[in-house]
Amino acid sequence: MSLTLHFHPLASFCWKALIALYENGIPFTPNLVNLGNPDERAALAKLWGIGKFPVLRDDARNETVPESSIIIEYLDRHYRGPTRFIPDDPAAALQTRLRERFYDLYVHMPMQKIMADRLRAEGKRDSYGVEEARAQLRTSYAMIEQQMANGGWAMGDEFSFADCAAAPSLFYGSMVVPFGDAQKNLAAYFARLKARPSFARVLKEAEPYFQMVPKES
Ligand SMILES: N[C@@H](CCC(=O)N[C@@H](CS)C(=O)NCC(=O)O)C(=O)O
Repeated sequence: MSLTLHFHPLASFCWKALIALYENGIPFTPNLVNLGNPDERAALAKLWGIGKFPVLRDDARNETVPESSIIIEYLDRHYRGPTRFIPDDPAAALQTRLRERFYDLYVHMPMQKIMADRLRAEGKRDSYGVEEARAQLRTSYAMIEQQMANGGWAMGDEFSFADCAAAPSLFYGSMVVPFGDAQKNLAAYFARLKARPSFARVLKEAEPYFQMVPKES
């Protein structure tokens, strides 16, 4: 098996890569990295100096691929399957990448900011930054509510790159800033994501670790 995914089952950005791998049934070796273990942390940083996961290693092509978005593009190019993550049409591809960026930058990152703040020691917390992140999530949810008015997936009829980014960011996002009662389109889209077999599998595999998710204090 030429592909190894360095990841953690609870890590939201790793979920993006896992969804893409499971969508197309791409065989890979999972390497669970415990960042609390200095040796494992150092080994990850050797693969990608930034030291964050996911990182995909492809021995067959002698490539090391960091960054969840780049991993999905890489899989779409070199391990293509029935689910195409980025359409061939250049204009549609650009729109799909924009929607994927939207979820990463304006849902995933603010969610991560709020979760990370919960892990900070008292006196080191950033309440202003957390309030900004909450406001960003509310703005993004309102946009998604409009985007999803016709149902379907993030880009319409076809599951794509953008849905891989939406699923983890909305899962953890809804824990830190719940959807509004009136945000029916958003809630229905999230329910469709959770029912998608690739994401349902990711959630099932993460279940044993859920008690590690930082709680609000
Ligand atoms: N832009 C990166 C973000 C990766 C990222 O933030 N990963 C988190 C887990 S979800 C991580 O490695 N956190 C550990 C750390 O920052 O020490 C991507 O899309 O892959």
